[in-house]
Amino acid sequence: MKSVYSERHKGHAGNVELVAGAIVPAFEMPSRAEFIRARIDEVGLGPVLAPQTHSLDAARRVHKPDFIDFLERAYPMWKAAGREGTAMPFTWPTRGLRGDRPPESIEALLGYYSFDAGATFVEGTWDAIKSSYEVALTAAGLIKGGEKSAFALCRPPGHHAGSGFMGGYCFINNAAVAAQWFLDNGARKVAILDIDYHHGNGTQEIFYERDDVLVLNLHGDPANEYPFFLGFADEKGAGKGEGFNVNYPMPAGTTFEVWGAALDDACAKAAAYKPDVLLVSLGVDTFEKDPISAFKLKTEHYPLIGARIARLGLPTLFVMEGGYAVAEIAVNAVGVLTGFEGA
Ligand code: FKS
Ligand code: ZN
Repeated sequence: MKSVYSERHKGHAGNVELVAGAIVPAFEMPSRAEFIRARIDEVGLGPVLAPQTHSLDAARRVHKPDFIDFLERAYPMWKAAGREGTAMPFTWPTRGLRGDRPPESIEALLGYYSFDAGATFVEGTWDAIKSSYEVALTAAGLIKGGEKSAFALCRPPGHHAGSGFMGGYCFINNAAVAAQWFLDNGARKVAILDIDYHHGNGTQEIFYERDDVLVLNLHGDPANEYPFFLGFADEKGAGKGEGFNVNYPMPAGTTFEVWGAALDDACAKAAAYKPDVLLVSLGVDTFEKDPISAFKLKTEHYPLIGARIARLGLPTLFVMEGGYAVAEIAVNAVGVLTGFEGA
């Protein structure tokens, strides 16, 4: 399997986040992608290509143009306001406040274009966002060019980013961009299987009223888990999209036995949909030792996941999302890919 990776993610570094009232280094850090990059060579998965340059047109197909413009302008504005370090949102236009038009100051814009404090900017963040986007599109191009599968080693991740907002380490929704790109380039139907521990609320929002993208999501029950405000089982899509969104919320402590049954059900639905392409939002924060998650999957399970997905026999694009037990995420993420290849 070919992978696509860019070093430009490394500029998105040194960010901080809020955990239980304390400011700590962000769990989403450069070494995550670097460990995975190294593991690809260790197991001989295949060549690692650099991304091609892409305009932002494909991003504007799933995101509001003013949101994309904001992502590019945010850190320059932060600096122009005399600030340094991590630019983090802290005021949101929730119910009862004016959220109907973009504000002016950078502090207000950060809140207007986000749903939490988890997507933060430093100097190199925009270049990393752009490179992650280009990694996804370049890998999508490999599939379009006839490859049976490809791995987009995206960083930062994307599945929490919606049409007009960032959050949860995510800025541009790489998987959603790639799905739309396939549809704009000859595909009739695309399925997205999101196996990250956290619900892909951005992907769900973007495609919620559409029947040309089936969105399947396995995740920690939002009743007790981030992102809390989306990802429940009764969210099934709306309008002509009704029936084309499927959520599998599972409780803390879920083991592979239970999780795998949900995966089988999701795979059966993907097969019945007969998509032209399958996208996998690949998070490995389902791992038992993940520092911010609560599922109980073990390293030996990840190749089984890849093999199960391979049985669908679909052109498959893997897009990297989360996973934080830093050393092990590489073994587990690449384990899914080798499992896919070996099946
Ligand atoms: C406060 C706790 C909030 C946010 C967890 C974000 C998870 C991100 C992810 C992604 F794939 F996007 F990276 N925790 N600091 O793993 O879903
Ligand atoms: Zn996650």
